[in-house]
Amino acid sequence: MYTKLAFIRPAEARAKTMTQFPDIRFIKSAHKPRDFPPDSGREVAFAGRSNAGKSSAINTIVARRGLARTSKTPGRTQLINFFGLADDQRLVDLPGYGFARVPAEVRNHWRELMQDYFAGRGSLAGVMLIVDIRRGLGEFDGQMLDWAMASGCPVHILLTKADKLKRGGVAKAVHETEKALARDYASTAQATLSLQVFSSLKNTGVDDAREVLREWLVFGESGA
Ligand SMILES: Nc1nc2c(ncn2[C@@H]2O[C@H](COP(=O)(O)OP(=O)(O)O)[C@@H](O)[C@H]2O)c(=O)[nH]1
Ligand SMILES: [Mg+2]
Repeated sequence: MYTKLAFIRPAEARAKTMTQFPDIRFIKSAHKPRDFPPDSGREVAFAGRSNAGKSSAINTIVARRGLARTSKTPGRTQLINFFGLADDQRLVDLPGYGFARVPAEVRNHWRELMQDYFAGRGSLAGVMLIVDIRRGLGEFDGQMLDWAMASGCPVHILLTKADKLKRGGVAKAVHETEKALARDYASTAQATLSLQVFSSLKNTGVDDAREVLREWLVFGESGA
């Protein structure tokens, strides 16, 4: 009897990871606010610089390879992609930013689309900000933080690609990010700010990120 358990456990563990977000499906891509799906229930948006590792992080967190396309060519996505989960919950893949060769016209469209999204999206329960741990917070990340804070929305930062640094480098990056946040948001913060180390390649911090996601999707303040 007991020896059998040793064989059952790995399969159970595998099944558990595979059904993290079993019903996730692509809903639509939006180029304009009028294309957004109905603003009901709760949704969590993923934001980040182009090539930071956002699509990889989404795929890792929902345990679905290839759900959000990952690319070695940065700056491709200029659309907001909506994914549906059960019970009127959504994940939102926001277009990446900060890609140097993007024309001004595209950047302006991005800015307008983001402003509309943050200002008007009642169902937005939280923002996952994906930051390459080797680069740290950049100018556009600050802009995202400002918009999220202004709409009273909590932000959880994933310092991803942690596998690219040694332990000391990871600790230093965490410290510097915390220092920057304390400096820029200590007095203005209307909503909670948190951060963690992450790696899509090594699955570092995946359970913690899932915990935050679930909490927002289930208990988030926003929503109808
Ligand atoms: N080493 C490592 N590479 C990663 C990680 N996450 C993403 N990448 C790589 O970084 C590149 C950009 O990733 P992608 O998810 O498409 O970034 P996005 O533009 O922010 O959506 C791809 O080549 C990924 O394979 C990670 O945690 N570790
Ligand atoms: Mg992407």
